[in-house]
Amino acid sequence: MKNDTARFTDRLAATARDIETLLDQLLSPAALSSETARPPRLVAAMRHAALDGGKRLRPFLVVETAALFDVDRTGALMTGAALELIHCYSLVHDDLPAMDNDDLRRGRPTVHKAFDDATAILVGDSLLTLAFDVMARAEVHPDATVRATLVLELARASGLGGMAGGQMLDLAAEGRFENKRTLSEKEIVTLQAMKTGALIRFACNAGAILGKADAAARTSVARYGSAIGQAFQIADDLLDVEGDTKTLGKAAGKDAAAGKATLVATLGVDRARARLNELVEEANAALASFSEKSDTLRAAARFIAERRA
Ligand code: GRG
Repeated sequence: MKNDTARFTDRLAATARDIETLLDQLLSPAALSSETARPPRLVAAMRHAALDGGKRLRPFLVVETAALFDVDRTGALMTGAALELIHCYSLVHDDLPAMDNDDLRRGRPTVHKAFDDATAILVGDSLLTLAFDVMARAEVHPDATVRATLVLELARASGLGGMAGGQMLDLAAEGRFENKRTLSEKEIVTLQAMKTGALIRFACNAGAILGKADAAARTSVARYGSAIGQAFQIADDLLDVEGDTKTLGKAAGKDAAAGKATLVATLGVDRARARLNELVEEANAALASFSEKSDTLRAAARFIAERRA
């Protein structure tokens, strides 16, 4: 019998395959009803940004939390695809010269390198908009109230008070707009909860929304999402210090060179790793009421903490 880690790896790969197929369809060159035309260069650049790469961790979290509530897999995959479109947009804009100025993403040239800056900006705009187009579709859930809740929560997670707001705090912390200031541990936790945590928390909450879970189950899933969101960022910061560019598929060592506000910089590697382990415990404790039904999500928490890319 397969152990939890092998089962987790198989399920992550299966979701990644299904998401790839869905994204390939969603980014087809053919215009949809009420669209006028899809410019080939923009389609090609969006496909470069979204296809053939990435762990597809956020869609996986949607599918697995939805499975706790016996949600239909098709709707969970559509929700996950919408979320992945937002994630891909954020990477394209983050890599732009005006942001992190990166040449490499998922082992390939970044969109502005493979195309140009203006195209990369439009890729981000179009992926972001397409995400909400997808989330509003009937395939996501037959109940329009559920879809409206998902649209609302995704907007809150992605925008001003979520990911984009977190990116703003990150740029400010680098000293882009005023003098650089050392952030407190609490400020770093808030910044990261917005910049990276918000989409990961949304992924988990989306499963509970799709499943019309009761308040207690929603709280448990939200606690899990919050803990793994923090764990994901600490692991990412440790990889920036300890990983290598080839394995990561993006530049390593950039955060330290830019003097970025991270918990690894503030606490040091050993304390950051101890915090990471505590967060995995916290994530697993949050799932207690789901017993063995949540084994894959427990394995996911371990994977997030131990990942090498
Ligand atoms: C530009 C609005 C805007 C936001 C950017 C998420 C983000 C905010 C920037 C990405 C920069 C970055 C590398 C953050 C660290 C955490 C992170 C999102 C890593 C990449 O996510 P993975 O590891 O990537 O899930 P894959 O390629 O597997 O999808």
